[in-house]
Amino acid sequence: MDDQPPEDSKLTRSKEAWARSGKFLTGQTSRPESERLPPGQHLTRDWPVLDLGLKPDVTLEDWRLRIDGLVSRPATWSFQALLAQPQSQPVSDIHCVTTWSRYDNHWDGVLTRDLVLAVAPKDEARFVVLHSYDGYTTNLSLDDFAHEGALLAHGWEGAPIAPEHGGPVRLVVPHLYFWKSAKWLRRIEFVAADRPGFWEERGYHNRGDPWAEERYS
Ligand SMILES: Nc1nc2c(c(=O)[nH]1)N[C@H]1C(S)=C(S)[C@@H](COP(=O)(O)O)O[C@H]1N2
Ligand SMILES: [Mo]
Repeated sequence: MDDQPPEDSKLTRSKEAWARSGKFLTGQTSRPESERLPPGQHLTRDWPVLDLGLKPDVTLEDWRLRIDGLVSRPATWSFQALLAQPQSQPVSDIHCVTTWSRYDNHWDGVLTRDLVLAVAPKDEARFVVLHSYDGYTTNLSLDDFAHEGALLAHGWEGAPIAPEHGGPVRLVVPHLYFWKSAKWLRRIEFVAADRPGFWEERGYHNRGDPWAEERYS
């Protein structure tokens, strides 16, 4: 008996149409599950607290973010002003240099890309220095700062970011080790020349790519 293809069902016709129109294509790439965890990392379900231990007391009312240095439109944002910027809800994994990683964090806040559009860095601006309310600093190239998925986060898993995790507002730079993600953000300074921050001056890598295991300098 010859193999006859079955008559096209409605579903088959729909699926052919999806193929022609590219339905469900996100245009995004994903790493295979086996490559999702960077080398030397292990998964944790909880979210550890790591910092200098100087938990600063900064309320929503008092919080201000200064954005200055080599920008055409310097700004000082209150929390209200931050909420008036375009809001995004990216999802990303955390990779801490102390070897824990945490998958699928749902953030709420302002993409650093949108912040860059708002303040318009001058041509000479090549790096940013992040300054925090506890005196912590860290440095990023402008490209890493404005990288896809990076944001000024005020929400995590549908709730305000807890004070111990850097609330009211922290940076999240998911493609680099988590020490680059400054908590209790106070100032973003755009500069021409790179300037190492707290951990970068203390033996940690200047860039901190977890996939390249850029842990130490
Ligand atoms: N202001 C500030 N930000 C900081 C730090 C800090 O000490 N002060 N520690 C960094 C380090 S080393 C890590 S691993 C993460 C930890 O963030 P978490 O406590 O929310 O997990 O915050 C980073 N951002
Ligand atoms: Mo860390």
